[in-house]
Amino acid sequence: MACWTVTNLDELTSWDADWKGVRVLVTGLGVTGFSVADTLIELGATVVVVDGSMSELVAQRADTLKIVGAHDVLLGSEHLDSLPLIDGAQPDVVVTSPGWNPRHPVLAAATEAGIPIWGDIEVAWRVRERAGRTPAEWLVLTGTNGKTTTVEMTASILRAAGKRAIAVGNVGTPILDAIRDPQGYDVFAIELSSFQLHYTHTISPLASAVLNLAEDHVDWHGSIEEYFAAKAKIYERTRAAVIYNVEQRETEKMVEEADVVDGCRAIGFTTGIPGLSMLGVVEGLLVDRAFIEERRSSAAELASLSDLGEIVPQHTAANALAAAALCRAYGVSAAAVKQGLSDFEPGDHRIQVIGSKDGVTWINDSKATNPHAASASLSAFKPIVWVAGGLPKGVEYDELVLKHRERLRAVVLIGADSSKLAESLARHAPDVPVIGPGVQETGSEATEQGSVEQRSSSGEDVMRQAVAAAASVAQDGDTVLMAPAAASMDQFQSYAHRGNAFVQAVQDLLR
Ligand code: UMA
Repeated sequence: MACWTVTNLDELTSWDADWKGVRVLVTGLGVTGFSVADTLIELGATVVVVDGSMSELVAQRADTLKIVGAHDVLLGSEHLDSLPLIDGAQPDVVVTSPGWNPRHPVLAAATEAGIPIWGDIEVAWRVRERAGRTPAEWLVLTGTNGKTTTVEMTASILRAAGKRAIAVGNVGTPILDAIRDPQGYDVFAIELSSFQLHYTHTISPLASAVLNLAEDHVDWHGSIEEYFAAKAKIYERTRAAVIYNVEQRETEKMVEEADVVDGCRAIGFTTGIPGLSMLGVVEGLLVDRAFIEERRSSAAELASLSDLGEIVPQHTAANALAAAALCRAYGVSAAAVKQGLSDFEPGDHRIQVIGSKDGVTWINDSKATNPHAASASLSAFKPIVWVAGGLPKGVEYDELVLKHRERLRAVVLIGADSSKLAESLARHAPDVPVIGPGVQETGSEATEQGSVEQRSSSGEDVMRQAVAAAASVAQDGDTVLMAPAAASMDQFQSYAHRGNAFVQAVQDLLR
């Protein structure tokens, strides 16, 4: 059997390259792993897949892959301690799912053995060119919060411009599924998570953007520095425009340090008045001083803030500007930006107004899975009964509590162990009552104990109790905001499950 070397892997830069016999270990059989394995099997690689789960869904995916020609599929935790071999030899390359962190024993063993580790985005870049087809352009975006909304806005603008476009990547649709679409696409709006960026090495997008940066995923990356370093990779090798957030100097610094293709321009976006080579806001209008000839002396109107909806929080305007910048870099007209932003409907679980009763407005922001996202939605309301807590992912809450304590009528804690948040509240907002499902209103005493007791119950029960607790303290004019500043997986299957449970409990209350 041929023994592949790194040089051989360097030649794998198109769909039509010789993938036959390349030994690939695919780690993870979620949506990413399935799309990777399925693609590489089609290309003739020798594919072995490993996943620690033996769930029915994973088993079904395994069966499908075996039918289409997987060399082997290894399910169960016994396969996770060391690097699986392929026909007695080490894999030539490992293609990992983003959820697997680099310290996972299988990935650590691959690194130790000098085997390259790619993600699905790397594979997608390498197979995007194919004889007889024009490859789709890549517009890529990352950030801590608002990525999904922004790539969806980007895709909406691109479609308004008459392009065949789709939002892919971390947003949920694996990019390899889009690459294999028989009709093909003109352009992709690609959401990249820090996990995906960590495993990406050679992509060279047309335009790239970092929306914002805040502490998140410290447990996966090992430190905040590593998290930011992964994010910064998005700008490398960009060809036309590297887009940064003027209000966040870190993003501009990343642009300055990036190794880009000659001729690539740095473009800022700001919710204030734009300088030269920026997009920004002037008197309620989104304007462009970057992609027009006369940018030194004037600005082009793209859209008005009212095109974005009735309530336009600052971060929504920032998202729209970043989306517009990506699309303008691709050559989209101002009219298409306006049309695409007007057509765009934000998804559920993002500052979703559920309804009002007795002067109390109920809002679901289950998508706020970290303090930065929660901060953005807390800023939009006052006074607030804040429903918060869950899996903290190693982040700190002190800054968040300090910033918003004046807005808080009360806090309802959910989460299997929200002691870190409870401690911050006790330290910095001792006068704000903290209550939780299954306990009476407790004021500051409970927070001093470190956590609020919770009955062990289903996600739906947790939310019913949380909603009842919030209703008991909310007053005329208040907003009850579920923006947990934490991940959901301790009590729910996902942020969507958490949001749905909240919406259902609120609708039952409002009925
Ligand atoms: N697995 C193991 N061992 C591990 C970790 C995972 O065996 O140590 C297995 C699991 O049993 C499972 C598979 O690996 O079968 C899951 O892989 P995965 O967690 O990478 O999930 P995918 O289904 O491939 O989904 C991923 C993204 N998930 C993560 O990054 C955690 C999805 O983003 C993304 O939509 C999808 O690829 C398509 O690109 C979700 C997410 O939470 C929404 N992203 C994070 C975020 O947005 O904050 C980064």
